Amino acid sequence: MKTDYSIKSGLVSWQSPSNIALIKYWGKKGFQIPANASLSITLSESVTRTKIEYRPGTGKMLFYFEDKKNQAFAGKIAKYMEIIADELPYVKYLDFEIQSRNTFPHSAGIASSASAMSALALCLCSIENDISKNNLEENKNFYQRASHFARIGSGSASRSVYGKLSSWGKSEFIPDSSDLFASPVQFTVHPFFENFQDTILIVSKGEKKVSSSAGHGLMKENPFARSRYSQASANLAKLIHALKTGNSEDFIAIVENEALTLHGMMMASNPGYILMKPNTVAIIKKIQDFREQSGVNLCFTLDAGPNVHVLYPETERAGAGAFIEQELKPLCEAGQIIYDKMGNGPQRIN
Ligand code: 2P0
Repeated sequence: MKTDYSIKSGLVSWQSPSNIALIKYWGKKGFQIPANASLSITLSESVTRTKIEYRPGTGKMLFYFEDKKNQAFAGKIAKYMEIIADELPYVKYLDFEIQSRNTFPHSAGIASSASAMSALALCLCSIENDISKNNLEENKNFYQRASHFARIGSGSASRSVYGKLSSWGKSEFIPDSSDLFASPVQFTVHPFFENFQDTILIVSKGEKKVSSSAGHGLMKENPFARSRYSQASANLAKLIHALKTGNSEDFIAIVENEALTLHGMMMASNPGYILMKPNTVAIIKKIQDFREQSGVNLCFTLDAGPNVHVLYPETERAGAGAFIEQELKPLCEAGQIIYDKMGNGPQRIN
């Protein structure tokens, strides 16, 4: 489609959530193409709000994070704009003032690239819609295009443009799946997973020693990479079955296996590295022991960092909540916990 722009001024604003992967994306082939398909829960409370004011110009950009000018982020976004300029040529003919803020505590050690890059991509697609004379159709095409641009900014961000559960990456188990954009899960998910809870335990707020991009890169030489990618595919098939049938035992086994394998891959990289902290391991042990003793259906997953996501259905809230407050909170940095849950996806806010 040849896009015909009428360059004018305007303002767009989106809020977009973070997500937590159940089947992990860890390793790329080529530029922002995942080595295996991943599947995640979109969160509700941990969101980025981004507002872009634009006017005719030459691609200049001002970037404010939480009301402060941020040169480092501005530089990263300028590079990103250069990459996408072939597909979104209007970025060369506008000047931008971008304001972004997160609802989750600043530097809580929560990965924010998924919410930040998806919010930015949604804003850019809305600007495209607002200034183009041949408007993109709303709904599916719009979100697919936003997911595509989010992926270019950060792979995991591609999944954040949809609510509930979404997957990214070509898989024989997911019809119409693509490496280029994510899609919402199409099958009917068992009511057990409705309104699923994710309580995020902040074990350490510190900056990571190894970035996710570097971590993905180390998978290239990881001797276990090939087995890992087949394991991810097998786990995806099993997880889809568990999500359809409501088999919580299988769900727990797969989700914990994915989390531990992710960190196992980091340890088996060269150089190997450990992002878990002693309290990460202590919390994992407590969760597994408590589940065995109480029969409460809760499990853990991890992102590329030391913090622990505790997952459980809404029906287990009382039991899981009391356990978390009494046993796990004391192991968190400054007792910091974020009570999040499955959410409905991004929202345009102006
Ligand atoms: C995921 N993670 O599936 C995995 C699991 C962290 C652990 O995707 O280089 O920030 O920007 O594409 O998406 C974190 O890596 O990496 C990530 P880039 P991203 O959520």
